[in-house]
Amino acid sequence: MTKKRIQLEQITGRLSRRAMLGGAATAVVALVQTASGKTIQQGVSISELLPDDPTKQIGTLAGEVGTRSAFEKVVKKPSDISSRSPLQDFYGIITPSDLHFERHHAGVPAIDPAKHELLIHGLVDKPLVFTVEDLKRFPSVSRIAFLECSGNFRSGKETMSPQDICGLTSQSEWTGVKLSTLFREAGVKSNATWFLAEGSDAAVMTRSIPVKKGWDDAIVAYAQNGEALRPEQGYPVRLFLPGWEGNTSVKWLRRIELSDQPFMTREETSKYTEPIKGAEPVRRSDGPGKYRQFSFDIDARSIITFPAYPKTVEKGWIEIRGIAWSGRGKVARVEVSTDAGKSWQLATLQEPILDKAHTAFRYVWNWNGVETEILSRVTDETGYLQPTLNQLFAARGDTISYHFNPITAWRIKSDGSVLFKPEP
Ligand SMILES: Nc1nc2c(c(=O)[nH]1)N[C@H]1C(S)=C(S)[C@@H](COP(=O)(O)O)O[C@H]1N2
Ligand SMILES: [Mo]
Repeated sequence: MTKKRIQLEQITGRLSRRAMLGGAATAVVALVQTASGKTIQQGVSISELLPDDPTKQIGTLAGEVGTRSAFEKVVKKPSDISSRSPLQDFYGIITPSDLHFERHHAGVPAIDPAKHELLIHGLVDKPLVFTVEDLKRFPSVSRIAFLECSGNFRSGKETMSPQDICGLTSQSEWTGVKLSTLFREAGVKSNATWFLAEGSDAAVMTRSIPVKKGWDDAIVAYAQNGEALRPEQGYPVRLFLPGWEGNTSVKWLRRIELSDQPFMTREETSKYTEPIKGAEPVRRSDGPGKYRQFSFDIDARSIITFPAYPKTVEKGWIEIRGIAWSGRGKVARVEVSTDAGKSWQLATLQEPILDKAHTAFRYVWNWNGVETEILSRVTDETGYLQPTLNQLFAARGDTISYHFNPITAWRIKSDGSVLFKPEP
């Protein structure tokens, strides 16, 4: 085996698998040192290790699972409690499952699917316990929809990417059984107006959900993008509530209790409520003010993902790209401004335009090289128009809280650099 041949296997096979764990640059050093038992070269770029002509040697053989190219360093950014999807690196509208954002209140539990059960009880004719296999025997549904955390807005500095600003949204094709199917099976009583969804993680996440949502489009999901749910997304079963704040899509779902009133859990009283202006003080630390509770719908939002920090552009034709979505239905229209909001033009929506789903938009622009600001704003099919940051502050007081979906502006500097504009 030639040196080049060894190197090729390192690049296309084991290396790229390592790259997913540790990042491409470090992986090169680590593997080159160990794979053949001796050090070939350290700190070498992947490109230098590749054969000059890929048609002159047989490539790596087929494997058990595919890998991402070692050239594609595309990663979530983890903090202790969440990790954010790299929106600026995506194409189309489906989030690769390993790049779906994560938000865990007490980590990812390790659950044996053979032992996992879902109990439905309370105001029902007959309480039932389902195993995962039981759930899979019911007629299944699949739908493409986004999942967004209602705490999905960060601001503060110019050097923030779409991932930093609003990476707590992702989109998958979710597959499972309709909750309405299970409701019918258990015989939900007519006086049941709410249900509790409970997770089997150490947070024992619980939320009260109006029963109407359960009859309407709630899914007890066991699959995501063609495979079983990822542990991070709630393996083996999660609740999925299309268009509703991510917190209500309870992961590792183990219990549903029907009731005639909400349960007033921690996550719907002390958390996941928004201050209302006019009932000052609005900061929780200042004592009691007025808060909006059970704000389930995700308000329509859009963001330009290119050009956006940290990318740079050159004078001339630029295809402005982004995504828009609404928890209340389809995206009706996206407008783009290339003159700091003075005038707005219609962007082209990319099919498919799905209900409660990230929808891609594009707008072709000829940049004259003069410093400017670019923005996008969405209108959904209910007529709701994405607000400005100032409008949100006016309605909620000047603290950033849940359900913050402001129009996002990017400054294009004359040198082609692109910076987030944090101030209104
Ligand atoms: N059991 C349980 N369910 C949960 C959570 C949790 O911590 N535990 N986090 C919630 C929150 S706040 C959000 S935004 C979504 C995140 O889903 P994801 O991690 O699949 O992106 O799950 C929700 N469901
Ligand atoms: Mo969340």
